[in-house]
Amino acid sequence: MIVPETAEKIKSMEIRGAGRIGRAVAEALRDHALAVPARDAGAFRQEMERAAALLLATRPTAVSLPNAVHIVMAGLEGATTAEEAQAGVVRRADDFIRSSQHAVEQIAVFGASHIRDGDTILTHCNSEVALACITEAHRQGKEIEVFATEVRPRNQGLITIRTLNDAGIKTNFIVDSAVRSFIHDIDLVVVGADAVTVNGAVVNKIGTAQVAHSAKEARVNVIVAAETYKFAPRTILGELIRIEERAGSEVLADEIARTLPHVTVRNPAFDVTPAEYVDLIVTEQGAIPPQMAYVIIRDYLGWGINTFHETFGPESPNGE
Ligand code: RI2
Repeated sequence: MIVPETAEKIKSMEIRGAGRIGRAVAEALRDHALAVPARDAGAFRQEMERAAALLLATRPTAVSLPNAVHIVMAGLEGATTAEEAQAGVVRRADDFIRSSQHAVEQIAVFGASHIRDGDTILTHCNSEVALACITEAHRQGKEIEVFATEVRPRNQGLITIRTLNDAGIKTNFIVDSAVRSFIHDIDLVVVGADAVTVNGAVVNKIGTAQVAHSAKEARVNVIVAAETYKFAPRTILGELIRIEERAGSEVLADEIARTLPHVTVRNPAFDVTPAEYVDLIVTEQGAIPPQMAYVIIRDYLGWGINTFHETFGPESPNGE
């Protein structure tokens, strides 16, 4: 049951945030591997592939999801018995979960080194890893202040301000459309990412592109905190990241929408910030300018230009 339950929680956003989604998927695949009656390696693989497909179909944008699935499912490679396949999946899943948690801690330290004593930081949405950078800077004794956006329509900003408040960090809570009004009070923007493309574009919560645009205009630096498993290998082939569009009812209640037959509510969950609006991407391997995204995909995710054609041939994005 764990796989359908996890899939449902990811769809409904009870489990959300790109990193947490990646870890939840690895955990679900691991628990599924342990629960599947292990007959022969072929049947075991089929069962695992069915589970992986269910998880992959939940949300289309965060690349941590297909990357985590890919990393865990590689545990099946070379297994000749179901027991070997099971052990491979469990090992890869545990490794992924551990290294993901370690990556967040490492990025916190790297990211905090870019935050100066006295800085006022703007963050958008609720990113575990962006917040880790901010709270680490505070822990190091830097005096900082934060502006956090509300994040319509799902109000993830509330989670952010609770974390900041609990850490004792002076925080201002603003509506999304107030960013440009406050941008001259800001020294640094720190946000997370759902996906980073090979050309360094950052896909993150809707509104991030507007934040970055305002920052660029005001000459405020933008830092993106992103683990290497948020880089999107398939963009090497020029494929685009699919932007999830969620139900209009998240924006406008159905009973109101029903009275407005000429109105369509649009609710894209993410937008794309071009590389030129991003100053630095902080990964657990170090900080890079966005233009170096290919190096992460090649050297740390192990995907070269040829790997795709050898493994899959040209397919659509995110394994769909
Ligand atoms: P971490 C979230 O997406 C936000 O866009 C956030 O910036 C990004 O994932 C990265 O989050 P959603 O799941 O992995 O709220 O840094 O739609 O926590």
